Amino acid sequence: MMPALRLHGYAVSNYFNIGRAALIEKGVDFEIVTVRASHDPEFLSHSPMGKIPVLETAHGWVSETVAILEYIEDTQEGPRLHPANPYLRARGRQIINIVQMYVEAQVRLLFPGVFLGGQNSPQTIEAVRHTLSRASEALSRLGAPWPFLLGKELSYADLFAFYCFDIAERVTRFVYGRSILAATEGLEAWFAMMSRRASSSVVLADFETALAGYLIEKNAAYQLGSEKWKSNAQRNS
Ligand SMILES: N[C@@H](CCC(=O)N[C@@H](CS)C(=O)NCC(=O)O)C(=O)O
Repeated sequence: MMPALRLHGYAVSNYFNIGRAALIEKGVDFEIVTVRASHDPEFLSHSPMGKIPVLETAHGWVSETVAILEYIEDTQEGPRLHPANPYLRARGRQIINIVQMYVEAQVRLLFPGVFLGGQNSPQTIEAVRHTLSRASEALSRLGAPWPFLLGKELSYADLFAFYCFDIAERVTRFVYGRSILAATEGLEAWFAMMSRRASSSVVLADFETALAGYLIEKNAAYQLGSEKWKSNAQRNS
C-alpha cells in the first residue's frame, strides 16, 4: 500500500531536508518523490511558489516548510516536535522565524557566488554580514541550548535551525572565513550533538551526495572536502 504521505523535493535542499528529518524523527511511513523546484504549471498547481519541498497528503498538497511541519505534527503519531505548552511553542516559532528570515534567507543571497557559479557584489556581502551578526546576537540573547533549543526535548526549532545552520556555516566560512556557529552562543556544541542523531546521519549523507553533483553542475566556487571544521566541532563537543 502507498504511504499516506509523499514528500516531494530532493536532498540538496535544506528545506526538503528539514521536512524529511521531521518525518524520520516522528517515525512516519512516507515516500520520497525526487523532483526539482520548477515553474511547470503542473508543479505550480501543487507548490504555488514553485519551490520544494511540497508534501502530498490524503487531504491535498502542502508547501512551505513551516506549514508542512505543522501538518505533520497535527496528523501523525510519534514524539511531539511542536510543544503543547503555548509559551514554548511560541518560543520555538520565534527561533524558526529568526533563523528563516535573518540567517537562511540572508545566506541564500550569497548562493550565486558560492554554489551557483556566479558572483556576489561587495554590497550584498556587507549587507548580509550585518544581518547575520544581528541574528547571531539575537539567538545568543535567547540563551544557549540546554541541550536543545527549547530545553530538554528535541523540537522543530532544532530541526529547522540545524539544516539552516548547516548551509549557513558552509557559506559564512567560505565568504567571510568565519563560523556563524562559533559566533552564536552554545551553537557549536548543539550542532555537533544534532549531527550525531540517527536522522541527521541519513539526511546529511544524502545531502552531501546530492550537493557534490550539484556543485559540478553549477560550476560552483565552493568545494566539498574543505569541511574539516565539522569534524573539529564534533571532536570539541
Ligand atoms: N519558504 C520556503 C522556502 C523553500 C525554498 O526556498 N526551497 C528552495 C530549495 S532549498 C527552492 O525551491 N528554490 C527554488 C526557487 O526558489 O525557485 C519553505 O519554507 O519551504
